[in-house]
Amino acid sequence: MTLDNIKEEIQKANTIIILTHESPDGDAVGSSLAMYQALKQMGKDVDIVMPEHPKTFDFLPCADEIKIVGRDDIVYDLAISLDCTDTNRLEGFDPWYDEAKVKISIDHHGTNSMYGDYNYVDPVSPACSQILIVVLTSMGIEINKDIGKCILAGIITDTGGFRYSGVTTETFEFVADLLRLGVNVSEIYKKVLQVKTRANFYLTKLAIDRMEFFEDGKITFTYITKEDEKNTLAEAGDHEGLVEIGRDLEGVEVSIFLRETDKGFKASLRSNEYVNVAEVASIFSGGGHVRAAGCTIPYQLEQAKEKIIDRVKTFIK
Ligand SMILES: [Mn+2]
Repeated sequence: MTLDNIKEEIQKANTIIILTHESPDGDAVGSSLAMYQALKQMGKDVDIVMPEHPKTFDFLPCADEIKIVGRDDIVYDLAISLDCTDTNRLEGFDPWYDEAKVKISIDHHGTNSMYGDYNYVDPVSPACSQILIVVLTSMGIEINKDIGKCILAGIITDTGGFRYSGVTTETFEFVADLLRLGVNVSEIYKKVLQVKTRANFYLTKLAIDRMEFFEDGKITFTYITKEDEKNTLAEAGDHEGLVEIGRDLEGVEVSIFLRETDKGFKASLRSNEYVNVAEVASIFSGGGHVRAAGCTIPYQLEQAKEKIIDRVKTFIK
């Protein structure tokens, strides 16, 4: 069984690198930090690396130990990739993954390409960090307050604060356990979800102003450019949540949000009831979940907009 293999490989390994997806969100950061602390508890020589992450999560235990590159003087015994569908999304970090002697992928995306030597993928789990409860417990790791906080940050991020349909009985049982341990759940909730940066506020204003409706209001579209992010002094993660503005409007089935990157536009897609946006994203070589997915469209704004809207239209009833 995969879980036994994972356990065995972690036990055997001495040097371990933890990797996650580009534009790391709360689940990416939370999962990585939870795994990092667990491996430290086991006495492993472990590095946690990721691209620039939102400062929002810097309050989490061990966040100051996150590195932006791995070591080049060693070949890691083991690479563990968390919350990441495929090696493309490891963007720039794939050399460390490819070189490692053994590779493990732990994820909750149904579109995971099974790129590890061992893949533990549970699409039913609302967050990758929630899967770690099972993985770490099976390894005999005690989920203490600090590890628990990181797992919770991942769950709160990916469930929109326990709002989405993906939450399970395990989600609430875990939160109950954390409360018993004395973790201030509402404080973490507030830090992760409620407090917005000033740049996020200004970007929200722009996104609302530019919002357009298509197909009788069943599709919303909006965007931000690199210039907007520069003008608002935006930092990593300040664009998070903008795609949800359209999704939460009455009558909307699909919300499309484009964000300019060096490769064109990154599309974030959200749906409410029936459109499988992971399927839409996969047409553009992206992926994700049924109700939340993303892809990159390597074109200028007008063309990218037309391409994605035309595709989404074909899914609208
Ligand atoms: Mn996730």
